[in-house]
Amino acid sequence: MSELHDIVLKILERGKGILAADESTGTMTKRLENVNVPSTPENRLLFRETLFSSSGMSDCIGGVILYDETIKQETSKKIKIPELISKMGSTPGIKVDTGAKVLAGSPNEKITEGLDGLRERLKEYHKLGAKFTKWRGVYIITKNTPSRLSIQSNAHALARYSAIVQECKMVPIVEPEVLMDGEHSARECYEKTSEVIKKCFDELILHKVDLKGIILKPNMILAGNKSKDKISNEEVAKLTIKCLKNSVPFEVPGIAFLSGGQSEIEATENLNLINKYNDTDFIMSYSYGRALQQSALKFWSKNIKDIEGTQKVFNHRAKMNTLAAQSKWSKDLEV
Ligand code: 5MM
Repeated sequence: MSELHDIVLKILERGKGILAADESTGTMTKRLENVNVPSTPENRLLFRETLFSSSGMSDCIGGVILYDETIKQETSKKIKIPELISKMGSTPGIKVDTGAKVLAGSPNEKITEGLDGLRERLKEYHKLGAKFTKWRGVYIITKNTPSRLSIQSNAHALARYSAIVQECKMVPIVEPEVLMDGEHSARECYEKTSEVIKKCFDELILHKVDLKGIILKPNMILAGNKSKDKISNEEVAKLTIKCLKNSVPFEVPGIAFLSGGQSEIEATENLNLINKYNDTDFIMSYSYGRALQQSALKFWSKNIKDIEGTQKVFNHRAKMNTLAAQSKWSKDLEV
């Protein structure tokens, strides 16, 4: 299993993080239409290929999470996408869940599906070059949720997924995302996130998952986006560390946060502070989707032929986050 541990360390070496480019076609269509670009397979590939061939990939991005469509595509120069990512010095990975669906018994909550036929799909992805995978469980905070049913069933699915992924010699990213949507306070986010993560580890241990060969991808501890509770970035960082210290076993080598709807700068600043106060042995880095791609997508949508210009915008964001993962970022570097 040390092979898996080595993959984790390579992905997260020297402040490197993960680019979550695993938007399903539905989500990518929303993102592209938002900036008035038609969502065709060619356009989805063009944007992603532009990012994957940037210098920021070699310097800052240790792993890229792909979607099923992308891992099977070839670049304009006929290079297979996983091959391009490896050539750039990064590691190709793949999202293997098939999405969050209505949870029977609690229709306002979600359960992530995709276990049926997973082993067979994993074998195919492994042959295509994937070295790690991702599965996202989604939890909603309201007065009565996340329910015990949602916490337990998503933890069970995350653990079964992780065990099969390790059997297939890949590193599972375990992503339990407690959503930022809602009126809840940061304290409630802290309590619910702690409960969710603890349950995930109970199940991972039950399913004999090697904790040294996983990456945890959690949310930061934030107040809900409709909350009256306002907390400082310093408090976000301290609460996030406290939560992880109390709920993640020490064997876990790396934690890569999701951005979850934070602005690009906020996600970078919070990561920087988390690393400033990190008194654990966990590597604390990033696995951002929106917070790495937003500005690049906006620029690209207006300058589709300007590959270098788009890459410059992306490289800057990747560099800022890699500095933040080493607590070396400051606001004046953004200008
Ligand atoms: C990139 O977005 C991923 C989800 O896409 P679908 O909803 O289409 O499946 C998502 O899992 C992402 O990897 C994480 O939530 C992190 O992304 P953010 O934007 O929160 O950093």
